[in-house]
Amino acid sequence: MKTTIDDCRIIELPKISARQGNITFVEGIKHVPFSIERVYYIYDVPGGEERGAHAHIELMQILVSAMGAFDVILDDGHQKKKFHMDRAYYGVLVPRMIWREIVNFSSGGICLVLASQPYNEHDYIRDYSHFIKLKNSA
Ligand code: T46
Repeated sequence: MKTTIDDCRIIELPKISARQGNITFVEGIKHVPFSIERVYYIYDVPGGEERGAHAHIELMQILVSAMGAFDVILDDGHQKKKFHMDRAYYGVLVPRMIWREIVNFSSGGICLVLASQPYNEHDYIRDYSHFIKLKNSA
């Protein structure tokens, strides 16, 4: 499947509100369009630092701001879209073969990631011109 920026979208996660606070939960397949094989979180990001700057050959992910805020810039090689993430019950779906940059972390911001596969360095494309070549040849 040739993914485009239109495949990148916000997914609203369940949220149960109570006087004691809120709870959000995520079940693979039911709430996100893949089975969740890995969870990781990015935190203690120093001011001005950026994460990402790569694409994945097969991996699909959902990025959630578990605390604070950050921006996710997604790029399909032709078009870019920026998502401002600042709610723990919204996730942005990042399909395979989409270049991502995570920028503008607020102080104390936590980026929670739900991933469709275990970590695999061979799945990464870290060179932007190589990414563009692959997108144009797909
Ligand atoms: C992505 C963005 C949002 C592991 O060993 N296991 C893991 O599951 C992860 C995610 C990373 N690592 C190691 C690999 C590197 O030596 O942690 C180090 C930093 O990883 P990376 O430079 O890929 O970190 P980010 O924040 O640039 O990217 C990560 C994910 O790797 C990536 O898939 O989409 O967060």
